[in-house]
This record gives sequence, C-alpha cells and structure tokens, in this order.
Amino acid sequence: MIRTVETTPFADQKPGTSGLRKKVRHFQQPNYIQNFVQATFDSLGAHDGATLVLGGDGRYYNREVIQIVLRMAAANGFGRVLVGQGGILSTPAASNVIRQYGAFGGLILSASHNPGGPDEDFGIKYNIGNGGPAPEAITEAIYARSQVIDRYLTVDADDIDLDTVEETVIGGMTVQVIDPVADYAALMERLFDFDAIRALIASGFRLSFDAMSAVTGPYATEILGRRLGAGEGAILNGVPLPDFGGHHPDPNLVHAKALYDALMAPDAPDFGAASDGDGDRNLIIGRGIFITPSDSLAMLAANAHLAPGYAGGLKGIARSMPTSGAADRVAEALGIALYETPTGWKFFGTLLDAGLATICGEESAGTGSDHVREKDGLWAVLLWLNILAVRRQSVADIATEHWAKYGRNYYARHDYEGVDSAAADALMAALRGKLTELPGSTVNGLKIVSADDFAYIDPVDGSTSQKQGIRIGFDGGSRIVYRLSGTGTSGATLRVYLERYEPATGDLTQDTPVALADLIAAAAQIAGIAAHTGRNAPDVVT
Ligand code: G16
Repeated sequence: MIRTVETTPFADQKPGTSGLRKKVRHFQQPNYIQNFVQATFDSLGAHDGATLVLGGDGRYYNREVIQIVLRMAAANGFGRVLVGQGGILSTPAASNVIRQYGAFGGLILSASHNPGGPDEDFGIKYNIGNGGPAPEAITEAIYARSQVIDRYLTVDADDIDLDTVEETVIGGMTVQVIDPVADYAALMERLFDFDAIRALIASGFRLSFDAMSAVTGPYATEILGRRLGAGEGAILNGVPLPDFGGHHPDPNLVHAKALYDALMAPDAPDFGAASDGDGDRNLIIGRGIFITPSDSLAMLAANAHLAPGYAGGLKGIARSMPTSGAADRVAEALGIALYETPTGWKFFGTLLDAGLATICGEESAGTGSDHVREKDGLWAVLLWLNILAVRRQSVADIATEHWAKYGRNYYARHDYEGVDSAAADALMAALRGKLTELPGSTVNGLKIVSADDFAYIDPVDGSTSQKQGIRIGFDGGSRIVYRLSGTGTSGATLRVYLERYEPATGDLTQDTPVALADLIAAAAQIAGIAAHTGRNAPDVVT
C-alpha cells in the first residue's frame, strides 16, 4: 500500500556540478534523502511502469539509500528497477545499463572522488534516458520542487536481498538485481582489440592498476586481470570498501602517490593507471612520465582510430573550457570540430546525442566517448592499452612524438581547498569587477589581451549557461582560468587553471612548474589570492 509521508523542504538541495553532494550525516537527517528523491521523481513527467536503474559506488550509506529508493520507486509507479548486485554500479556502467535496457533513467549514488565513511561524503544524482547526467533544466526543476515539497511517497516493504542476482517484487514493482560487471565488460570487448592487448601483456608488458579500494575493483579484476591476462597482481586495492580504506579515491598525483612513485622507480612497470570512487575518472602514468588529463585527451583522440570501435574516425572532439587546448590542435589536424563546454559532463550529452562529437574530455581526469554518456575511467585505460598494443612504443615515446608534432600545452591546476565561502565569492566578484580594465595591462611582465566570464550556448538545444569561469588570456596564447568548484561539501574550493603553449619548435622538455612560473605568480597577483583567502600556496596541484 502506498503511504504518503508529510515533510518540509530543506533549503540546500541544489545539485552542483554533478548531483547533490553533502556529508553523510547531512544526508542522514530525517527525510533529507526522501525529499530529494521525491523532488526528482516529481520533476520527471510520466514514468508509470517505466524502468529505473539504481546503483552506487559502494560507499558508506549506499545500501541503506538503495533500500529507501526502492520503496519510493515502487510508490511512485515505476514498473521495474535494475539494481547492481551489492548495490554496486560504476557510473559508466550505470550509464551503459540505462542505454542498453532502454531505461527511463537512473539514480547513481556517489560522491565520486570524495572520501567515504560516516563522517565523509555521500552523493546522489539523476541520469536521463540517454544514460547521461540530467541537464541543467532538469536539475533546476528538481531544486525548485525540493523547495516546496510537502510529502513523499513510499511503500511498507522489507529490505530486499541485494546480494543475489534474482528478481523480487515490492509494492507491485519488480526489482531485478543484475551483475554489475557483465554488460560493461562486453561493451569494452566490442570497442577494443582484446586479442592485441592480451598479446602485448603476454609479451612481458607490465601494467599496474590502482582501484583505490573503490568501485572499479571488480571491473578491473574481470577485464584487466582475467580477460586480458594481467593477473590479479596487476590490480592494487581491488576490493571496494565503504570508506575506501580511509583514503581519498581521487586518482591524482597526491592521492595516488604510491602508484606514481612505483612508475617513477627504476624497475617501474610499463603502464600505471587508477580510477576514482565511482569509476569515471582516470589517471594515466607511463614508466617515468605522467600524462596530464588534457594531454591524454589529445593523445587518445589522435590515436583512437587504432582501436576497432573508432576505426572509422572521430566526428568531433569536445572538452570543458578549463581543459587545455592540446585537443584543439588534434581536431584541427584531423579536420574535425572542437567544442568547448562548461565544466560538467552533462554538457557533453547533447553533442554526443547529435553525433557532433565522438570523444570528450576534461582536465579533471575525465575522458570518454559516445559509447556511454558519462566519462569512463576503465575505457580510457583500455584505449591507452589498445594504442600501446598497436604502436608497440612506450608511453613516453608516444608523448614525445605527439608534442613534436603538435607542440606542448604546459598545464597545471592549483586548488585552494576549504576556503571560506564568502571570501571565495568576494575574490570572484572582484575579478568580475575588473574584467573590462584587465585587457591591455601587464602583470608580472605578461601582457593581458583578453578577459571574460565564460558563457555557453549549447549548439544543439540552444540552452545557455552563464558565469562558467573567468578567463584571462595573454599575449602568446597563455591562459589563466579561475572558477569555484561545484563538487565540494565544505567551504569553497578555488580552482586556478594555468596553461602555456610551446610550439613544436620550442623547448618541449621543461618541468611544468618551471614552464608555468611566470603565470603562477601572475595568477596570484591578478586575483589577490593571498589577500582574499589568506593562502600563499595551493593545497593540491594536479
Ligand atoms: C564532476 C563532473 C566533471 C567535473 C568535475 C569537477 O566530476 O562530472 O564534469 O569536471 O566534477 O568539477 P568541479 O571543478 O566543479 O569540482 P566527478 O568525477 O566528481 O563526478
């Protein structure tokens, strides 16, 4: 029987860059999760008898929320829910399940690369029927609904067994527990030349994949370990844990330092990679060389035709605005379009659906293609392996040849974390206030030629997004971008993105901090970072 439960709104249920992310204890307030889920269901239009996909990255509180959502889905008229066994679905695997089974949409429970545990982070987001994150029109509707919500619907039913692959019925709705890995692994086999990668590995090529005690453990164990023959020893931290072993499941040089150190050691494996909490991000390190996400996007795009799934070439490349321009040069050489979108994978959806872009990427360690509508960590790892299997060169040689052909975009992102929100807002407001006076001025010896606040008009549906980041352009093509993160759960995170282009004829072997030193100093000066935040150095450099 459907039960209507009275509730009152929470003011803070506005989805950020990727869904609603808060501390677990915040989510555990009575009715907090119910309000958001009901606001989502209320915003979706007719979904009677429809299929919903449900799964998460296995973090603390995942299982409890799955049971709550199942009861609410039954009360809200869904006909079937496909839920990953153990409540597990990586974000790209969930996207694939939505598409493969023609589901109405899906709820993904994850706070991505943020830490997990009772005092850490949780998150929830809605993906639409194309498998991708809900566009802003929907997230805004969810937020608006959350502000006036006065009831949610549920049924009285026992918890279902999430660990057995079987069908159960609750409140007239079928719950189908599915193998979270099988469909995704089959998709990867269709896109990549597994025989070639197997042969590479059999020839003595050594790889190391760090699943960071997060969701990709089972996927990597099956695909890399078993199907490609790398063995279980190639998978580090392969068992998903609710608290990710107490670490940040963030595949960058700070949080995957052990992997980085192993790849820099004299006896390093040939290839190292990692993925994040929910499996959509990737980190790529060759023996002795880290590949920035922006460079990885460019190198994957330049070589994608070597994998069977992309043998016909690319339709276009899309990147988020703060991502470096390295991919632009590849697009130009290939004679295909390059799209520059705001930060957030949701902005790639229309381009992929319309067949305008095949490969997308972001500086925030995300790369993916039109095979799903999310970024996909293991996909990026497999495309790299496919390329290495065909070219039979080291990662370092591939990077060196790439830069020799296209030039090199030296690039870094500096994050100032846990900044007082009012101070961060004031810094951005002050920057916005001087956009007109900056062009023509010189800072730290660098001449500013442009300054604006990035605004985007979606070329497919015409929707617009304002205030997506302050861009400062310099004589010679260097660039600084400032924006506030939309994924944090406490205070504000100021992101400063720094980029300098060195042509193919220039010095391509500088250390990045040296190549960017002038820009780093200028960035601090232009925004008055120390004055506003009290910080003299970033917390994380990626
Ligand atoms: C999410 C989004 C990405 C975005 C990243 C960082 O990734 O899906 O598109 O680039 O956050 O966003 P921000 O700079 O606003 O923190 P994920 O992996 O956290 O879902």
